[in-house]
Amino acid sequence: MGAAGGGRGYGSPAPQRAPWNLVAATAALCLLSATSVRTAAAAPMSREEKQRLGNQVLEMFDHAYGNYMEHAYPADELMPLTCRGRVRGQEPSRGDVDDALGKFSLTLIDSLDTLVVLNKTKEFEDAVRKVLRDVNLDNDVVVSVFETNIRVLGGLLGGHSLAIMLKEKGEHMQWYNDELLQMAKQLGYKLLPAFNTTSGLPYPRINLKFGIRKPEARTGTETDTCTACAGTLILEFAALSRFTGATIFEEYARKALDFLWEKRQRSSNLVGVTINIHTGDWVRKDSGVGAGIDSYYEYLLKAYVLLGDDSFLERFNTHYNAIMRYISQPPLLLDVHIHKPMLNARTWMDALLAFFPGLQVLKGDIRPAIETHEMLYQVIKKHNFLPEAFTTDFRVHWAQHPLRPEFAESTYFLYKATGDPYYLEVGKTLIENLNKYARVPCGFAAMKDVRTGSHEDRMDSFFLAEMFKYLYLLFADKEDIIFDIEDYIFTTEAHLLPLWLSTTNQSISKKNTTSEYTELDDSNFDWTCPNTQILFPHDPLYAQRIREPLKNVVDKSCPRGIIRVREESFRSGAKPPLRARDFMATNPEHLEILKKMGVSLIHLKDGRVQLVQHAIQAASSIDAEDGLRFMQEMIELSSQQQKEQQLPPRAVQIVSHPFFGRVVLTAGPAQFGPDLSKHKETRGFVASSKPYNGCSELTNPEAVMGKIALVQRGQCMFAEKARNIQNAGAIGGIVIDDNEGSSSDTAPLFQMAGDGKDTDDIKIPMLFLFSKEGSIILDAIREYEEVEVLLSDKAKDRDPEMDNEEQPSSENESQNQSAEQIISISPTVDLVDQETPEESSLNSPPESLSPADTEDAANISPPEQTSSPPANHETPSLDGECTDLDHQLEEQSETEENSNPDVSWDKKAQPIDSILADWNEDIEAFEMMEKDEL
Ligand code: DMJ
Repeated sequence: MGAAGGGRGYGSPAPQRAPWNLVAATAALCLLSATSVRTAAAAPMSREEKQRLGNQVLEMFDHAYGNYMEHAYPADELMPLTCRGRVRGQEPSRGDVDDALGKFSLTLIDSLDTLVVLNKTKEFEDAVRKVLRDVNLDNDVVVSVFETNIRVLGGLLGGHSLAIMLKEKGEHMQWYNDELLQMAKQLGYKLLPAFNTTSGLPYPRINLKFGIRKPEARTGTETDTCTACAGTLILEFAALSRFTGATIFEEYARKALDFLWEKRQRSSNLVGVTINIHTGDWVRKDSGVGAGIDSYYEYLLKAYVLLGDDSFLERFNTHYNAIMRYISQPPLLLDVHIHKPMLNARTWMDALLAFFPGLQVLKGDIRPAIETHEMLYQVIKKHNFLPEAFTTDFRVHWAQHPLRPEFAESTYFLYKATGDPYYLEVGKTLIENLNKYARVPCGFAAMKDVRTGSHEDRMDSFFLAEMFKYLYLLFADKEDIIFDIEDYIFTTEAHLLPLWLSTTNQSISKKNTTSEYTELDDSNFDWTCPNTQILFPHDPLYAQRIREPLKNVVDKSCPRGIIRVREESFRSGAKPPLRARDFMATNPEHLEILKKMGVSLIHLKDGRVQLVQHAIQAASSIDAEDGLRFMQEMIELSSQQQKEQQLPPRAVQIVSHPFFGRVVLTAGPAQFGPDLSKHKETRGFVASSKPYNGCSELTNPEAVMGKIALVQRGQCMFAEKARNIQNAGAIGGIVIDDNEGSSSDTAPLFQMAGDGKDTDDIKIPMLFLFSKEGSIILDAIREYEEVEVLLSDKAKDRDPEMDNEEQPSSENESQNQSAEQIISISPTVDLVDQETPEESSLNSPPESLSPADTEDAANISPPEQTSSPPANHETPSLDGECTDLDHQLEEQSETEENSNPDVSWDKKAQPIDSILADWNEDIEAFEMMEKDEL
């Protein structure tokens, strides 16, 4: 485990307790000095190549922004597959994700300052005029306070900051008279009613027109919010106060932060993921640096930089030390429980944590930043993008990727700090992958599944607000940007706020600085910036040496269960506790251990076995702890295995002009016909069958002969449709859902089941598309007549030739996947099927993933099924790289323990009633873990 961040000491004296106005400037200078350092670790990139890549970023931005303006504006976002705007209420609801959409031309506002960074001043001027002319902030729509703050308020303030900068330069925006700021102020006042709680924590949602309380508001009944939601306001709200002189905004944001700080778990100094806005109780007590918490930490450090208030730095450093002690397990960052921080809460990480290395650069802690970034890069190299969540052994947990910018952000900051051209190469890879896999004729489409390469009809506004800024800045030289970027700080949405705000209207910070922080010891103030001048000139290979051991961390990783197990058992030579993956319900020794742990087996009427733990029945507090961990493992195992047993989705890729393979649709597989993951993909032109439902002999065999036949779902079994089109000579089939408006964005995919008879006679591949995806093909036929598609398990290369050659990386990947299957863990879990005769459930969307059906119990399969030999967790992978995992864990834990002598983990001293007191909390936390939404 990493040591605490304090006193890492990368160089000369820190700007300790400097007056806050100086601190802001110093932070900027630190980054500035970093740019002058160049190491020789990787071959330098020529200026021409950097310029070429910068220009490529500009072209990509034009493609994304141009298509938004042409096809979507004034809607909030572009739907790049169907080339239209996403208007809330007109599309099927996607749940919380839609709370960012307030019918206020979100993407335009979020893009404002990107236009200036990319030197598109003319377009910026046009865009500002459009915002002033068209945007209405008074819509009867319920929006997320957090998203509206970071994207819209931040976007308006970023736009204002650069508008006044341009005006002062004397060439552009001469007509500008703080209109964006006035809009920002109007929006600020609209958000204030959300803070009307006794705690001062804001409600998570507000109605832009009716606020919170009015009956028409349709919100205001929520009790919980996420920590990041309540703790990511200070930059925008303070900037609004300081720009306008209206102190109320900064006051409210400070109050919310003060409350969160008060509520931190006092022994671990960590915060949970969600909190009750009325009582201040932690609702979810798991803690990490990703989803739900991320930007709370970011804003503490950046509030110190922008506002110069020492109390924010002190809080940040306190949390940071806790993160490095408990959550950081280099190169991993793993969630833990706030009150039991040595206990991992998950075995997977989410993509949002990719911002953290960037924050560590700002903090000055370069080594772990390099390590985590390198690990993330290895995951990206395997899957082309960072999946929304991935396990500690780097398998995909949630396969989506909505074009998030966090990794690009960290890449930029690491390049600034190290000057290592390696990070330019990383940026180049990101650009290539975006163009190769996400670019579609109408913009860039989010990845629905990084494994198949299929798309989702969304292009989030943060893609324009953040991704293009960080990528452009990565390759830009100082003279490529029309202002000095070092004079600004990036908000979490990459909006730019000027550092000079630190000296403007500072009355609020003076008024509210509590005496608690006025006499702090100097030791509370760590470095805020890496002293790269000292660090790198002496050791130009510094970053490379840190990265080197991690080069194969993904490819050569072995399956890992719970990373942290009770280490002292190993050290004392005691038998390691029973692991869920080893458990056999027929093994009497295991049953005895279960009993000791207070876990009982209940045989359900339907033949399943349910595990229930009562800590009070455990033989000792240690056994109760083991039981707790065992239950957690069992729940995670069930969830993981459910996923592994499901057939992965398939892809329908449109390969003919003008798509050239760029549009990839998520498709459901069939339980009959050839398995596309084993057989070569099928490619052919599409033709509709007659009758369209394909339920009888086709009347147009000449039209479908040698083609891929389209049939509509319904009226007969899938297998019958397959036989009818096969008899007509079709080489494949696509069943399109008859339920109008259905989409894989909103409905879980399923696999088409057979008809209960032998289906070996079906020799053609069949895939299923929901109506929305199907209509993309039908529209294409209407427009281009000849439409050729590829049916496969994974999208193929997207060059105009669309040659059929498999990429070497795909081969490696399928080898890796088969390796994963061979070593997958064996206790069979219960899959409660609720299938209609013709379908069975495939992947559920993340929000519906739940670890177990019951609240405090894990269901497993009947004992006879679990008696199959359990997977040996020492089983070598196919390339022979995996060795004794427990031995490694033992070594690791000893190192951790030695480096943290003050970590108390002596559970023997903990009385059973104190364990019981925590018990319900643990169970709740486990239940919530996988319900997490990003
Ligand atoms: C952005 O809206 C912000 O960066 C936010 O803090 C969380 N992540 C999204 C993009 O992934």
